[in-house]
Amino acid sequence: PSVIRRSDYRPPDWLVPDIALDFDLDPARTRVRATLIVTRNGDHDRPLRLDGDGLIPLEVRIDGEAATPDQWHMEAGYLSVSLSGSARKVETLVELAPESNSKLMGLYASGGLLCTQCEAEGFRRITFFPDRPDILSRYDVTLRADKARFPILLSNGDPVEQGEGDAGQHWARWVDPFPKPCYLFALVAADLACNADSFVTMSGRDVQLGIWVREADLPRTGHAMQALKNSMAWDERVYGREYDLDVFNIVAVADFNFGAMENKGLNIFNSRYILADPETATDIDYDGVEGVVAHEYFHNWSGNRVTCRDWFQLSLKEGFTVFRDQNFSADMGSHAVKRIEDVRILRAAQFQEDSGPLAHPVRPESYMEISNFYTATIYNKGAELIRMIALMLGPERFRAGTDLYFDRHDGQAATCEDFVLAMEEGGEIDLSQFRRWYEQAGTPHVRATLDHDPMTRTVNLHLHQSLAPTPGQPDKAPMAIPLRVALFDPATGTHHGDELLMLTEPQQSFSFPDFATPPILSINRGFSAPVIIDTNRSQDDLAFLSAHDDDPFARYEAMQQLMVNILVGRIAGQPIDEAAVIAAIRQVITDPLLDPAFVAEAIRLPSEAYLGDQMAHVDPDAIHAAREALQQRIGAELEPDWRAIHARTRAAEFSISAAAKGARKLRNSALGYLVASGAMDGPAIAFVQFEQAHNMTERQAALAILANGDSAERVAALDIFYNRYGADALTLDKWFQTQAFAVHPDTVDLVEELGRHKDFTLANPNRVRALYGAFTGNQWAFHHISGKGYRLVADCILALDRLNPQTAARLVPPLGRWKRFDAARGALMRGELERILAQPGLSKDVTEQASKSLE
Ligand code: B3K
Ligand code: ZN
Repeated sequence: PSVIRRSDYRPPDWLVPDIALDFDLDPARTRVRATLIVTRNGDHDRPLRLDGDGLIPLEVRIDGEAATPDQWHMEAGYLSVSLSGSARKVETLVELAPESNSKLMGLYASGGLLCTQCEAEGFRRITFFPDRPDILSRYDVTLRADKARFPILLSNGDPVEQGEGDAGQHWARWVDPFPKPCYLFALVAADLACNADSFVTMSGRDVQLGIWVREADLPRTGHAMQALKNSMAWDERVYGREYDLDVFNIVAVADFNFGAMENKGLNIFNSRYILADPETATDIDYDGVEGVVAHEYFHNWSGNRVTCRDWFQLSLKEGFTVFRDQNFSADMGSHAVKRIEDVRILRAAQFQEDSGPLAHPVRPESYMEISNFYTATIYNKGAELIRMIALMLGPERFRAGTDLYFDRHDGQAATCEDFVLAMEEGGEIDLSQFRRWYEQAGTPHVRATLDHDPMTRTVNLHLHQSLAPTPGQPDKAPMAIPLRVALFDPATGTHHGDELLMLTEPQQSFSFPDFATPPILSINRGFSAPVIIDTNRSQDDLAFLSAHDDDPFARYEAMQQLMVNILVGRIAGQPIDEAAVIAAIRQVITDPLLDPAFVAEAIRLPSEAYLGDQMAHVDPDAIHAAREALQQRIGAELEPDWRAIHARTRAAEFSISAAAKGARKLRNSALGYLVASGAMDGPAIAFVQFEQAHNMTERQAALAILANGDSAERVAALDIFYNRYGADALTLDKWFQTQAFAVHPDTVDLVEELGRHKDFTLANPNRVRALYGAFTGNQWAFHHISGKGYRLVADCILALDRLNPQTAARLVPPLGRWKRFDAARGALMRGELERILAQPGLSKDVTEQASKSLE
């Protein structure tokens, strides 16, 4: 497959200011007539090239007349039309079979409805069009379908007309006044019910809101609707951005390649990010709904009103929008806990990507298949870049920068550079060196050492940064790294203020006067920069910070580091005393002033995968054994506390308030430690929680805890869960996921069995992710020395690639981490990658991921 390069960007030869689309919708045979007004862009005589993927032109017309054979021809992936003059009308007709579209890109069928997914390059599977985001067009769309089967017909913009046709048909016409790139086009034809509400914007515009779901799911849409209204108000308050159409619709579909899609005025969602009720959704699911609804809504400005010039600029909309949704969720709940959760995700997904064969900059230089670049680097690291800019500017200047960006580029297809320029001008800052964050892949390491001179009463902080080579980037230049630091006086437990240091040189020292005694360093507070910090802090220093640091992230981090040191020491055969960590946990769980949600985060053991990241070579078995042993010890030492917390946090009634969620989170951690302690009654207590819980958060946590062990309760709980929830797809996903994620010696065999279960299907991406996606995140099981885990995942990739290459390709990266493992595992992993690449007819998506993973 050919490589697309950022440096090859050229403005389009032809523009398409207007498009009219006419759909005769039917699952087996849909006809699409497109009428494009095209205008020549610049002085050239090149033909009009219209992308088409799997399309056959049934008609081509120019200015209303059938085009003659010399006026057009097909090339690989294009319809080429020779045109004279500066503005013409080009019409095409194609036929589609949505019901046989298993890629879930373009127009497809899901659970009896018809819907579209166009980002990044799905529009070319619907009609011939220059499918690139810098072509902005006004859309006028007419949808026609059988009225009984598809009573609801939706598209972008505002509804302008509707009517009845012959033979039970009806039609609707939608016009979107805002020019948009074709990746934001959408339609839905369905028989769905609506949760209807409204929102009055800051300028007094009345917006009709609709969330469309199957009738039976209506009671599960309240949380999404509240999240939507909160998002609309938040974007007005925080960014001064108002909604711009008379209607805003969201449709939930069961089969979807990722979370959701921000189509203008018609967001289409994976149902798992819309539906939530206490019986079937966990608190994490509730937060996911809130965050994704907000994310897609915020795209209306950061993505739709200002879009991307080309796909190399993807982080322009995605990084910025993740930053916006993270801050929204923090405002809706707890800033401290949200930051800890976001950093945990960044480290788990993005740091791993950045240290492996698929590492790429936030603004990549090349790709084979753009779908492979919807990554944690583009999204989550991209968000960290915006966060650093916001930190360096402060709230007022950051807002001045975003105002300038939105005003200057409204209605345009912009670049990351445009964003940075607006920040420089609006925020009055020089970001020359900072731009390297967009260019250089890899996670910077910062070594920090503190020394104290009692004579001069001076403290010196020595910082040293390094950035390892990544594919295609052997040499790196120093980064501009904003580090928030504070120096604590161990005697008083306080500090003299938090400072923002800019590390810009390979090595740099900072002096602090007036310290009679050596202070304790708190660094990268709030996780001010997405870097890995190594310090010379002792276990005592970390214990001190875990008790006294007033920055919640730094306090959490000190606690994590204490645990990491103990576990890594144990794995290396150099045991460190565990008393410090047990004392620190005791202190945190008995501090009545702390938010229980924070406590649950602080006492959480680092994941097996995170521990692997701390080692030169990952030893899954040793990591697992060490972590289990520490968990058992913490469980046993503090057993009475765990019992007390578990009893105390039982709520009579369900509430979705932050306090109630925090209590559940702590309750579930206490249960985890109690069962880990080995107490005889542990499984029974978990089973009672499983049976009596009035919400899925507690029920699933109890199930997961039981699934990690071997007890009669394990078998019973899994059966009960299946029988109770088997009919609801999203809840049944949890049954698959919990078993794939179980830290249990039989998991790999169980996953093989579950892959043959009657309820397993490759046709539904959620189900695939629930089983195989979860499994690849289960380090101990996936990396089973037999290599069976690798084989199961490779088999799945090969089978799925024939149906849905985009989702298949997402399963490849875990196999690409072979350099991080021992020779035996590494060879097995490479063997599977080679087997995948040998499959004839392999998709471009999987080819790119597997071949890069072998390098
Ligand atoms: N923009 C979409 C992602 C599309 C993924 C295409 N492979 C959802 C989002 O980030 O909001
Ligand atoms: Zn997005």
